[in-house]
Amino acid sequence: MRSLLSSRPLGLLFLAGWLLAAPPLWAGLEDSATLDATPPGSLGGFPLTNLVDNVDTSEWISDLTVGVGGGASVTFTWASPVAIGQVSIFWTSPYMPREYTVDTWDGSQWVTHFHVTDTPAAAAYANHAYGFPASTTALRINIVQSHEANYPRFGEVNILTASEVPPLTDLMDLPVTLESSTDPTNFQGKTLVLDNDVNTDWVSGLSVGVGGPATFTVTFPYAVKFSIVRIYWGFYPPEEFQVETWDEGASDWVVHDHITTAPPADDWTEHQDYYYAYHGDGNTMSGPDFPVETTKLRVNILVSSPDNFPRFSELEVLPDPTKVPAELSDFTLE
Ligand SMILES: [Ca+2]
Ligand SMILES: [Ca+2]
Ligand SMILES: [Ca+2]
Repeated sequence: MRSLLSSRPLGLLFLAGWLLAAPPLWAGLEDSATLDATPPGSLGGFPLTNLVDNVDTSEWISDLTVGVGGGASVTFTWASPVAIGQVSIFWTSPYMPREYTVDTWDGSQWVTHFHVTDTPAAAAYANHAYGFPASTTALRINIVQSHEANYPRFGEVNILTASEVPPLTDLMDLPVTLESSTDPTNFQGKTLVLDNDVNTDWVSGLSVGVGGPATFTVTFPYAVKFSIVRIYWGFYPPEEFQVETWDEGASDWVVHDHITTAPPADDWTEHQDYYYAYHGDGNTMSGPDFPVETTKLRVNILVSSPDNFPRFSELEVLPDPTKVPAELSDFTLE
């Protein structure tokens, strides 16, 4: 099975795609916070202050009593309320946690804004933006389960204030929930469609077979309106797929676009071997425009590439057709 996946330059993709380019480190709200760990303490030489030294390779490692695969949390507390816009976490060891949440304190309890269970296989950084409350006095990064071969650990945290975060242009930046019909057997993780890297793909579970079907569903934290869906397919565009939204009243999926092997030229752009599909209101969709509001978007791959499994590399869901971001430009594919 693996040899099929590598029939194009994919062997390199698997290696290169994980090395995400991290942004520079900066001074932020983390610098005015008090840091605590639960349980308290840390491994000698890996103190909490390593999380805010603007050196991504210097790590905090939890107290080892939590055990390999165990959980621990780090809390940032402010003397006065702050407006958090974005939390960036730099996981700089190869031991990504298996499950973590990003929470804020509402005065009486922790509220979870992001719940991540689908981390990349190797070191990465994660931006968690939008969806935070107008003000809070504490933020918690809660590692529920660390890597099965290691302890809770990460390298750096930077926290932007809300005023520093640009307006929301891609609804995929909300704290969305991702589901695939081949969960939990995906060959590569679902969050890879959110990393703005066209070299990293979600790949379905392999049991569907080459050319097989799979669905990929996005659930938004509240009902949203969008005008454009842009899917980056990489080397392996499917033979047939549909872009669908969930109709709560009818309890059914609405098909907005049904694409087969020979798509209309307006819907596909080709750069060497690279394709993206663009589905927009008033464009050339085979079905109705996107609804006024919906909570779910589904990419329904009916027949994947004859050479590969259901997979794609990026998904963008754009609310404002006048503010379409530039297409992701790395079409060289490493
Ligand atoms: Ca910093
Ligand atoms: Ca550090
Ligand atoms: Ca990607």
